Amino acid sequence: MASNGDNTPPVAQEKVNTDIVSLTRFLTEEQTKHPEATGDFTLLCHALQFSFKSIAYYIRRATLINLTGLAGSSNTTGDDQKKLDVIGNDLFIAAMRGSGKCRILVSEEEEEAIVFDESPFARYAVVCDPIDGSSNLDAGVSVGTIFGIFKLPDELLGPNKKVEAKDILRPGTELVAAGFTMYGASAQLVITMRGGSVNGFTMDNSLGEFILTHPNMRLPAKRSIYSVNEGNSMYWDHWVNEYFKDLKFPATGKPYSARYIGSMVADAYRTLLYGGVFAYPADSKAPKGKLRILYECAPMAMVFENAGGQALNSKMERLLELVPEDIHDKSGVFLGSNDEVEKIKGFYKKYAK
Ligand code: AHM
Ligand code: MG
Repeated sequence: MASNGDNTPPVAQEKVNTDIVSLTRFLTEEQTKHPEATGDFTLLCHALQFSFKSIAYYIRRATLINLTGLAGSSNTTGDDQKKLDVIGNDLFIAAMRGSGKCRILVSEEEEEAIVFDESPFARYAVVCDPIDGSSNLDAGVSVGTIFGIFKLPDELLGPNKKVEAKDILRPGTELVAAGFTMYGASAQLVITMRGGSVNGFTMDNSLGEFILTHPNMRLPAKRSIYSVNEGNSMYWDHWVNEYFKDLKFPATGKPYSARYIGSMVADAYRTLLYGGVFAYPADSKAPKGKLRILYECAPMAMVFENAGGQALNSKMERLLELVPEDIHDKSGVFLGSNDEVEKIKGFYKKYAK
């Protein structure tokens, strides 16, 4: 504690970091590493950032301003839409339209892709789930936004060019950036660029900025934690049941801990920090799985791979290589620590028919 030199009591002094890396600064520094950059990508990210901040703001206030509950409609995949699903979606669309840098947008909440013909020279395509895990909203459990960004080929630029949904049916290996936010005790943002590191930011509400708090996130190679909706085990394939049974009744050593929030963003964020596995396998009830390839699986897979983990579907294929058949196509998912996913592959090899 610092003494004041006179007789007044000593006052604890907070060590002030005067060299804060905000997301805005981070993006600018990234841009300067690419002399060929036009600044369009940075502007698009600023618009994304604004949508995250505004969604976080409304989620925090939801109970106070009567935004909990259903909107009275259902989305493309038949899920009931919450009022906040609709608001999150509208905020996201407005931010992308306003950026002038997004040519086409796919949202979980919209049956068709939204094409922004008012921005014919915009180079980017954005895919998103504006509020993932929304069944948890009314209980105040963490939800988040998942996003991915593709760059459109030059031949699609210009006022006479037609851009449509099929132009975005591309594998995750072609994403230029992806990430997710989690609106929890504080709002967290995780972002990665193709072939780059994974960086985590925390929203400082007083500054109104995302601050770099988790630079170069690396997934621990293993950890005895599994995250899956075990209520579906009746529908799982034999090999999936054998794998999870082994985690609970291992031949040697201690059983794993189970952690399942039911929001992919929150389960994935914990897995990224602590290690282990998050799974939503395909099963007999949902043979294609539940989670959507374009705006849930591929962005998460890019984050996990760039953090040193693995991301596979229920046939043990790399999620990033899947080409969706339509914009809302689904897949089984296994995301996790490198060694844990290797173990899963072993069970698949031994038991899958
Ligand atoms: P949503 O996009 O409609 O919110 O659904 C996706 C969510 C994921 O966040 C989560 O991992 C999963 O659905 C939970 O499903 P379940 O309730 O079947 O366990
Ligand atoms: Mg979702």
